[in-house]
Amino acid sequence: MNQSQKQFEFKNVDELKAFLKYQQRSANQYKLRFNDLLLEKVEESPIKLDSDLSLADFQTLYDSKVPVIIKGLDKDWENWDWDYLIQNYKECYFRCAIDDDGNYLKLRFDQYIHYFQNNTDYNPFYIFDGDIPQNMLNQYKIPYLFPQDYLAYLKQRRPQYRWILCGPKQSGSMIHIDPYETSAWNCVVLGKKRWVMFPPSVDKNIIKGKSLISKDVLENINNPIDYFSIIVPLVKKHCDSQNIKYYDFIQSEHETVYVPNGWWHAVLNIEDCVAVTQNYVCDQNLEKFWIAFNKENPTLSQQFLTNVQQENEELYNRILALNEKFNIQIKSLQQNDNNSEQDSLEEFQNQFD
Ligand SMILES: O=C(O)CCC(=O)C(=O)O
Ligand SMILES: [Fe+2]
Repeated sequence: MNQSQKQFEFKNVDELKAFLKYQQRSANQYKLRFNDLLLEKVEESPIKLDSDLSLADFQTLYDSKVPVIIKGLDKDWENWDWDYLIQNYKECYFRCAIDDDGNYLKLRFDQYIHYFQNNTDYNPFYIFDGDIPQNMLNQYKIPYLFPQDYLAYLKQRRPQYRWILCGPKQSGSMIHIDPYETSAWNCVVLGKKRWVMFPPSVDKNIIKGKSLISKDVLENINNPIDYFSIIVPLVKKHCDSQNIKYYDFIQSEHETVYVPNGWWHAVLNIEDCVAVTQNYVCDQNLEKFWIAFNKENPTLSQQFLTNVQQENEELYNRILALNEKFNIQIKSLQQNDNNSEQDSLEEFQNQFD
């Protein structure tokens, strides 16, 4: 959140829809498209590993390289069932939409569940909240495969980096890359998701369909069902013709998807779904992260470096070596121009939305 962003809490979903001027499209058409997607064979799965995978193997073979699915990383997490969640969080407000000005739009969880169970929307509201209630933070543990978290050096200036995701079937996330070359893990505790993942080398205009279909068709594609039904087959065809390896697969309950930095991904909840996701920087993506972070957010980068200098000499020296190698110029914090920290946070945050 920054100063210009506001949070609005709504009494019920009708108020939220009125605020957003939500226009329902022909729901039947989306039901049909969704059912067709459920019937599709999706067979391009990353390799599936058990949770006896060693950290050393994960780091050398997969981290920052290729997507993988790891089973059972949530085995000692407690109380991830619908009854418990509804009972315990019914009075909490969660962000389930964001408006054009970046304001967070929130519903009370009991209202949201009511909506969730009854909606026929073509693009249902999806809880995507980076402000996880304290009790819920205690309901999960960062899996042992992701021990490093260099962005923690930003302390209270750290932008949001972990989210609770809860949505009915048909909700989901449009195609995107996570910001600043951060990698992510995403663990489904309830339900199922379909994913597509394309490597960083695929051009944005292909991925987003701009070079594949006409502008007027594209204009209406603002939801995961359309993305999966209309654009994904074309992007896959493009990749096949170029021999580019991509992934299209189902993530089941208790499976964690590892998303390497720079990889494109879109997600469709094919069952009512709850997941936890966290983004991170570690040794494997440090170099790419540092280049991207400096380019796109110099103010926060300076703060990061100052904090690292005080707390981790070894990491600091590695970053200085990267500055030298890539000719990255660091302004001192005092030299700061008007580029306020708030702006930087907004910039970072917006890339997740
Ligand atoms: O499960 C999802 O909807 C995808 C979440 C995601 O991609 C993200 O948090 O960046
Ligand atoms: Fe993402």
